[in-house]
Amino acid sequence: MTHRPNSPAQVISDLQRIIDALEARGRLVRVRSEVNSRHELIAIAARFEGGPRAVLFEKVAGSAFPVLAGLYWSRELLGDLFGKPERALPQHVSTCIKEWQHQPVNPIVVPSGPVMEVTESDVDLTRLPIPVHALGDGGPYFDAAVVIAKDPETGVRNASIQRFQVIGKDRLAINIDAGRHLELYLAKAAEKGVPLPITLNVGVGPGLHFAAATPAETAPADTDELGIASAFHEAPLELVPGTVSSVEMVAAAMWGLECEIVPGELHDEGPFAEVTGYYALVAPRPMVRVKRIHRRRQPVFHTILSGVEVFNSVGLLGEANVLAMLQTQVPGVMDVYFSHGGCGFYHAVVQINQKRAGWAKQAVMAAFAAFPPLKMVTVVDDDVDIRNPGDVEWAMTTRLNPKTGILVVENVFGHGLNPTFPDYLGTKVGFDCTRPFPHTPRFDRAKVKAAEEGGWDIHLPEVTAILS
Ligand SMILES: Cc1cc2nc3c(=O)[nH]c(=O)nc-3n(C[C@H](O)[C@H](O)[C@H](O)COP(=O)(O)O)c2cc1C
Ligand SMILES: [Mn+2]
Repeated sequence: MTHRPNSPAQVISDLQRIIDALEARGRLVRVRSEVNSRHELIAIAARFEGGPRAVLFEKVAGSAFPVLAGLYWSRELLGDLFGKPERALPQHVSTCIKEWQHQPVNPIVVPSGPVMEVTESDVDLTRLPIPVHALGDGGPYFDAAVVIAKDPETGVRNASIQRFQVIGKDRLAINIDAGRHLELYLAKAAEKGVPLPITLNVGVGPGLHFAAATPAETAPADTDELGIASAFHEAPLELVPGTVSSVEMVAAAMWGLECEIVPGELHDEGPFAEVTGYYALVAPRPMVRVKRIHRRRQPVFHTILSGVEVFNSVGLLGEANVLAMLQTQVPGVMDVYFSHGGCGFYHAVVQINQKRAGWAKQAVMAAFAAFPPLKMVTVVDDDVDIRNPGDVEWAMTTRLNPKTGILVVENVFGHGLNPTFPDYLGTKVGFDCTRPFPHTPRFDRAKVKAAEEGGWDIHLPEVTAILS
């Protein structure tokens, strides 16, 4: 492992360095006016959503701490942070994860770190600038914390991201989807009749978020997936010991919250405007007791908007892992894209250079197996731009044979937030939009000659309205 100062790998390991790097490259909008954390902060952030800059709110009413939004809403910005072109991101992510699979660099525990600069004398979550996002949300929410837990039996660490609703000065409610490793750990704690200690690490970089969002299919419960962050950082991830339990915190985090979940203790959680564009409904969900709060002297609170930011975090990870799995299982797979119209993780578009008839449908089945939240898989040939919805539709309308090319699977496990999957059960569909195999000229795409650069005298007139 190399240690180049200010290499992308080092910058992404520390949110403050990320903010400094963004600022130096004109990629940081500063909101200097005081904003209200209830609706107003998100309203302003949303105006910059998807653009090439992140937003730093310097003053949030009632709190001493600034808020950063937008770290994930542009793949161009994200690519810039990683020192890669945006289209190379899924391959980079998948390479780092493969590196971890072959040669994991486990985290190391160091005596102290920036997150331990201040330990609050009492626990009071109301001092944190936690925003209320959508108009119908049930309260302040954050979903940028990396949750670290330990298997109550084996001690193996897990990292994940969950949404948390603030329900009191020292109380949160957490949403744990079915099949998550945290659900498994909590069940094991319940069986033993003990609480499950966890730490919430707020204000970390993409290496940690990507490690935490690596799907269970790629990082099974018996692996310490925090090692994936080491692969992104090109250095062992540093943790500091917990002070109220044996669960560590990320040394370079802005905040470290030491918490516990007492099995069986529930509290109403919701509604919350989710990545799907629908509200997650209120239900009794596990309550989290916050025991101690540590932080940097001047921390920045990180928030993630429900939308393209999640498409580019969970979605990008899903994409990278489906690509890695398909490339080992299906000959000819070239690229995978999780479309934004598919909420970033319900629709995978797969590009294949088919070597034999029938492999496109194999790709559909392999993609569903690799990433259970997927509802739709569309497979296209190598002459189709998978990131261009118009091009994908062209393949669907001109190459799909609806009688033989559509694969429907009923009563299959999917994603509970998708309203067509009540109680996680629904119907999935795959579209084989590839040319019939073996290929015939009838399905060849027409091409025009590419114009050579320069040497042309071209006059470009201003367009003015004909009717005015
Ligand atoms: C911004 C963001 C919010 C998320 N919110 C939740 C959530 O509320 N509940 C949940 O179970 N998973 C949520 N996820 C997805 C999980 O973190 C992800 O699937 C992770 O791989 C689960 O970890 P595990 O495989 O160790 O269980 C979220 C992911 C991101 C990036
Ligand atoms: Mn896990």
